[in-house]
Amino acid sequence: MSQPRKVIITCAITGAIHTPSMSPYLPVTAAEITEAALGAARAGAAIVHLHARDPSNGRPSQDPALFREFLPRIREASDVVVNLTTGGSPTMSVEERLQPALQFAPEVASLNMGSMNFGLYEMLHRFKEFKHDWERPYLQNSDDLVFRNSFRDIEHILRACSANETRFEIECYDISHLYTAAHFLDRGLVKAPLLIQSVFGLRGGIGAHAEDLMHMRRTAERLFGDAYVWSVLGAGRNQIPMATMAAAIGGHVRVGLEDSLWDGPGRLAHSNADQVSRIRTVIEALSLEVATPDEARAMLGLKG
Ligand code: KMH
Ligand code: ZN
Repeated sequence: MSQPRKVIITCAITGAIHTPSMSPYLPVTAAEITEAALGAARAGAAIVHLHARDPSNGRPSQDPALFREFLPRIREASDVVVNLTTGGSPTMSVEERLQPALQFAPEVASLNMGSMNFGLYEMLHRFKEFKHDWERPYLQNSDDLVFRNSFRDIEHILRACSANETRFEIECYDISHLYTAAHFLDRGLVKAPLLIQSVFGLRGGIGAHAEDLMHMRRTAERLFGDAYVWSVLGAGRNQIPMATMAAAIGGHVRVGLEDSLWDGPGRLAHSNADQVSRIRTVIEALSLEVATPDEARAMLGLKG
């Protein structure tokens, strides 16, 4: 990995982990997701990572009809790179998760590199009142939940998306996931440059210490050399510290309300754009520049 002169900011707009009762600012409807994505792009995000939600109750959904409500609006109004989730929510089947990426052939889709526990204990206990019936059991049941991404599941997603020339945001929640990515690179099922998105600070994945970051980077360097582009996301309060450290040592960054609801201790972010602006300030303070969508396309070899 060479030191980037330009830093790609990905903004993950709404995700599937946070629930509407946790923040009034979490985008739920198509209009909210559209506005949040366009606001993030205006603030400096080159890539928006998108999930959909049922507008009646904010529940995560992979129904392509919901994606159809906002994708054309985003694509018409902005040249931002669209990245669609294939992770959906840990409660969904792989087939269900795959539908939006298959139907809309995005430039980028997320691809999760292993099965793991996905604990939401802190959120269940921090946020006590819930507006919708589904929220409490969703969080409670996470203690028993395995986010399934078997080798066969990963291969299935890769093969299904290959006809569309979609490339992948390879989500690595632990060191072992880098080895899984190397396995698929060896088999020719993913192509260089890999976009490795290292995820820190989720319960069930690697921690969010500077040593964890360095171990992830060292291992990625050894496995992929010049064949990868490295991006980092920190969950919750780890978001800006991890992104800052990553930017300082040559990485790209991901922010957004999918990964953290916060814009400082005890202060909810009012928008995705707020978090993009915050990390943009850090990047520029490091004398680095923010990449445009087209610069990101060139760095990542996207179909455009
Ligand atoms: N929720 C993030 C930690 C996906 O959409 O594929 C990882 C993610 C999963 O973005
Ligand atoms: Zn996601």
